[in-house]
Amino acid sequence: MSDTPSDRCGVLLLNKQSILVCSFLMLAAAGYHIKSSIAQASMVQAGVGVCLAVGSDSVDASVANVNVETGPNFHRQVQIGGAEFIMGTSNGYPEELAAHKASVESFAIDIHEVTNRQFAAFVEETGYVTTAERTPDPENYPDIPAELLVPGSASFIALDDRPKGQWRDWWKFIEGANWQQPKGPGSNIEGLDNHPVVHVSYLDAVAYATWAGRALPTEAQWEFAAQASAQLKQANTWQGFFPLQDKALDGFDGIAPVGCYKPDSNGLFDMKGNVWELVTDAFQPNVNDSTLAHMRVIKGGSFLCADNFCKRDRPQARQGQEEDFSTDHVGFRTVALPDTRAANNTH
Ligand SMILES: [Ca+2]
Ligand SMILES: [Ca+2]
Repeated sequence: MSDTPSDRCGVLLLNKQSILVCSFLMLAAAGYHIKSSIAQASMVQAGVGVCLAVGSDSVDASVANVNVETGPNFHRQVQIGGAEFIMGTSNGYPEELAAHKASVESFAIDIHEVTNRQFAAFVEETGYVTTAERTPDPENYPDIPAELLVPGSASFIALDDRPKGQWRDWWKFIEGANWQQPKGPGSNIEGLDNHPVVHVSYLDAVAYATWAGRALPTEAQWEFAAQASAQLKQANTWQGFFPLQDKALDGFDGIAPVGCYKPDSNGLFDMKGNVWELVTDAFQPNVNDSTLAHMRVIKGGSFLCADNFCKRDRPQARQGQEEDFSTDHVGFRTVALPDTRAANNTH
């Protein structure tokens, strides 16, 4: 494989180096300024409202077998019993193959994705700066001019016309996009307290979970907990022809606040759809590309999952994401540490 920018854009997996190259070098060459994407991005309407308000203090705990922790940033969680189960599938995307036996011990998992409100409490207490808010290290991106290495994150941009290629047509690196400015400079998360936090990387998610005295789930934990969600008729996905117009027949064009859809029989919300969720397992890409090293698995699909393109709103769905990369459709939830499961969490 050549290392020229145009060839780098041909890589099938969305990753940080490729999107930096594609967004800046190719678009700049075409006379397109990346900042103009921000106005278009703002047209992708985020859902508003609080739905079940499961991220607030006033949630009705009867919706699930909820263990309520105390503290300013408690995690509502359900206990999942240990079991053997069939993980993966023999009838799915290549990375989901093959179905195999797996087992998990009993564990407690958040009933919803970590919200902006929760993540804000972490940042307020620690002063943590997410990877999207940092300038990429030039040593890690030798193919990219240093002046183009700026803080930012990848965002989905709906297209007006049918795409001519793959993800590079609808994913753009937005300078200044981060969890507090999800659409880039000028945007904010006011009124979005109960939205899942996005533009966070695996490194950010681990930092949050560590602060909270918790952990990210393993892929086996996440997938086993999500199996009940396969029976749900509705989740926050994409209706219509992707990536042109989301008809939002499920009520949301873009991210929904957590807990807007019926929980599964485990009492878990949005395991499939809404935002992909980071887990601890390393992801091994099925391509020979050194820039795809240090990837972690993401699970369950997002609001971008559409029948015509990417049917990944399923428990078995898995893709890879670099540890220091972030987008506007990937978040996470946490699990309790086994030895502190019954203890009150001060965060
Ligand atoms: Ca939707
Ligand atoms: Ca989800």
